[in-house]
Amino acid sequence: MNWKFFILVSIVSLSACTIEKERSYEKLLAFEKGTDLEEKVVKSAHVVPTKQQLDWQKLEMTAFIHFTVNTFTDMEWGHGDESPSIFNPTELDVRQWVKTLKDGGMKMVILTAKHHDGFCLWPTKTTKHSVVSTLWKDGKGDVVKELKEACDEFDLKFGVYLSPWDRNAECYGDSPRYNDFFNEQLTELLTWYGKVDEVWFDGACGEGPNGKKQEYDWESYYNTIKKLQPDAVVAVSGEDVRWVGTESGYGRETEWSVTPFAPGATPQMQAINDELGLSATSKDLGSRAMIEKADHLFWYPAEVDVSIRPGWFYHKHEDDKVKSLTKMVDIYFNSVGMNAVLLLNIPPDTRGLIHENDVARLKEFKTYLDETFENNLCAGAQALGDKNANKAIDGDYDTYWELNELPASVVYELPEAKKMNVVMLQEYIAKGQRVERFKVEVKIDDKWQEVVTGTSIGYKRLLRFPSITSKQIKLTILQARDGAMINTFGLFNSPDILSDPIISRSLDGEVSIVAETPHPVITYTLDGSEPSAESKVYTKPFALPNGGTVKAKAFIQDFKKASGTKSQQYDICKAKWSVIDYSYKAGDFGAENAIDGNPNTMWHTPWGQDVPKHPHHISVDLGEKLALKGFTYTPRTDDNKSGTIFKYAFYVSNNGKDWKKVKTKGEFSNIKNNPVKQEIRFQRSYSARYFKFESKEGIYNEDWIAVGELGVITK
Ligand code: FUL
Repeated sequence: MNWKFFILVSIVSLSACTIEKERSYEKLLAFEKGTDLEEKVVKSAHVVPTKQQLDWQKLEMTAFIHFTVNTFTDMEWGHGDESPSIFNPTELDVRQWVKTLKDGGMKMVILTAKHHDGFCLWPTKTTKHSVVSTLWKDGKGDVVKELKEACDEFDLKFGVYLSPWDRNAECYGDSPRYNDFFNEQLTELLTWYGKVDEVWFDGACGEGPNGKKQEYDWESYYNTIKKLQPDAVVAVSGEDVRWVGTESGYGRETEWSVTPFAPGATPQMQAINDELGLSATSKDLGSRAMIEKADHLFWYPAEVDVSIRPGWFYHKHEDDKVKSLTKMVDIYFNSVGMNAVLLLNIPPDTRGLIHENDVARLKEFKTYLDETFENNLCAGAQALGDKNANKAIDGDYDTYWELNELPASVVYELPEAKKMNVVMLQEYIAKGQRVERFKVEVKIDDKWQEVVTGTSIGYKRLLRFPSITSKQIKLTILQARDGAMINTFGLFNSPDILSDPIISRSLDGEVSIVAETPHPVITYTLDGSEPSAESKVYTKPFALPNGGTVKAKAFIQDFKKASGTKSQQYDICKAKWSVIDYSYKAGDFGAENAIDGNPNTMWHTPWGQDVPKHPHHISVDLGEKLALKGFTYTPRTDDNKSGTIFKYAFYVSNNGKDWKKVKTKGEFSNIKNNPVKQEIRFQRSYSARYFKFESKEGIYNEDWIAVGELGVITK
């Protein structure tokens, strides 16, 4: 869409009309100058999605596939100089991916056709840096084609991720040339393979020291898509779907799809956002206070992208770090259940297969969701009072209970008292997102008891509460921006999840295992095998000073019900370690916090104006000579990510004075968006008693640093 033109036309047409109840504004509403807040709020209720946005929202769960040379180099961001010959999956089977994803409840698959390293998974004519130059299928393979065919076979939608930031393309930085190159790549992807349902433009861009600065011609990219795949939605640095603002899997409690946050990455839209001080990560993107400041509102719904593992690409050392069922379910309730679409990444391994652990977890996840949602307890219920309220429990998406006088309540009477712990609410968003506050009560012993309250609803809102048994449930819509339209009210009883045990190790190497669920039996192994009823029963902490793999499982009901397996890898313990030197510290945030075994305490250098600048360093005596194969850096673990390090150097020594370089230009690739523990492995091992870690640059270009924890890899 040409936004400049569109905004102009909207202003002109709007100035000619007053608010009509049935009026709707598809994707964009431009306010007339001087519109007061009350009028703005009512109008905001009439901003509606395009058909594409609505169809996309209904998908609820979609899958991301991160696969490229990084899969083979064990990296998160490739440098662009990787030899294509390293891309050689031995058993690539896209049907296995798609079947796994379909069985896991996913409705679309989005493939990293090109990540930041520039390697293309299809035989593009734009560069040789592609599958054509690999040994895989003698250079005749095409991952995009194979995947699209499998999606068609299994009836899944298909999307492409094409990274604008390209560390390989020779023309990158020569703006007009690269824009043509990029449009050509897009054209190939959007014309060679049939229907494409989502195009994903990553906002990440680590342009840097090589001086290549590219000015992206976003408008031309959008036009290419509109011309070739008009039904596709364009996400993140696109105009249809908004990045929720974190890669943690958790959306906002109050998530407005109607927002002053301007879509897309064009300079015009950026200017609107700059003026309002908004970014994708802003906490508030839709309150009345925000609407008051805005000249425009957009339908720009949120997508929650998160990986099933800590990283986006496959890393063998993360095989036992696949998110637990508890975590996955939590993510579901905090994404799909918070008015967003979940985009779950499941990265294939070096064989070209989705790893067994991920397959098993996805299966469990889907079974859990089915068990929760297959039985809506409202089936057969009756609305007492306003019979129109039955439209919210009739199972028909397109009928809704319309409420114009607020607050308004309805009591649903179930055929019999039922045990419940989940409530589902949906607004009929084809006509806008409106509800600002609601509550749900249940009748217990003739008294109404509140079980949940909430703010926005949108396409779907799911809330959990402690199990309760009741026959009468009262829904009250307390406040909305105009008449509310509730098309679904659901009640469910989700099964308990037996939480995975929690394994921890003290500074001197003692391992403890606890369970969140009361009174389970916990068994564990130290040889990498799966714990079972026959394995050693955990009774008290045990010593593991030299590290190893602890696998534990909780059981209840005489071993009939088991938790997932929790696996924790430990390296050498830090009992003998000491800090021999460091640059600066702020207050109590001493350097010793970086090696105290507790990532929640941190070393922080002084922050603010005129403080010591990079490089900052810490030198550590390991107390003994070790064969160092790598190191780990855990950023600070609180919500604030200030001080997180992006670029670093690492040295080793045997006397604590003469330092040997191991890495001088290290980079924690995607740490800004995904601030998880970083595991860096060296090309070879170094025998050393001391290490020195040095910061070079932070993610926010600040002068100071924060370190949650540092560790070494000797295994
Ligand atoms: C980020 C990228 O830098 C990551 O590598 C990953 O692709 C994620 C989905 O988006 O911005």
